[in-house]
Amino acid sequence: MKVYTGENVRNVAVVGHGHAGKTSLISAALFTAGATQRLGRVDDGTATTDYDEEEISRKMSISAGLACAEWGQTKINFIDTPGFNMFVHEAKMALPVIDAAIVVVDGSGQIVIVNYYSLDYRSDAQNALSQALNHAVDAAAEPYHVTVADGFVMFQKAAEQAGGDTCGAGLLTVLAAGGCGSHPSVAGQVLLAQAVEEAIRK
Ligand SMILES: Nc1nc2c(ncn2[C@@H]2O[C@H](COP(=O)(O)OP(=O)(O)OP(=O)(O)O)[C@@H](O)[C@H]2O)c(=O)[nH]1
Ligand SMILES: [Mg+2]
Repeated sequence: MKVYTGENVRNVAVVGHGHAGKTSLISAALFTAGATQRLGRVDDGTATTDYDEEEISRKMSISAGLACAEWGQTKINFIDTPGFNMFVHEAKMALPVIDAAIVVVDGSGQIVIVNYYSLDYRSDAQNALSQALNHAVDAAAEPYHVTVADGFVMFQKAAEQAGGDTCGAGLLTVLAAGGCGSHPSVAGQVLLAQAVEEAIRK
């Protein structure tokens, strides 16, 4: 059996909403890399990473599934994760051991992304940084007709009550050492979800 050294191994999780096509993408990657002789399909129960009876009969992933392929000198370990929210713990379990994640999005529906909020609306530099990133987000979204939800403005309005202090307004996760991190708190997540809803309704 071939032995791979650490630098030639990649652990890649495939994540995304239920029914987005994660398991099918992995089957296609395995077939393309020559790891399988035929293209596995979820619909006829032959997808490599949906192998248990329950998964085959329901045509959905229930637990995280592992499959590997060789590409050049590199061994890629794919971790197929379930997208249905009841099994989301299986996806979360995979995340600490991965080098990278592939997020699969169902292209047949409306795709919405949230743009960047400012970490501190009192800071011109922070605002300029977020807006520069948001120009890039707009440019990337436009050719694919992706809807951009305005997280920047949503957080800006909410931060006003704290004089523009995003952290002070409770929108960011609080760090044990004091201050805030860059991720949204639960209250921040709710606001971003509202931004998505507004963008869809437009
Ligand atoms: N037309 C089309 N159908 C696809 C494509 N990818 C997946 N499907 C179909 O979409 C359905 C869901 O595909 P899956 O690969 O099981 O999706 P999943 O993301 O693994 O779903 P969960 O495991 O439930 O999270 C199946 O019926 C697939 O045949 C694609 O690129 N094009
Ligand atoms: Mg699946």
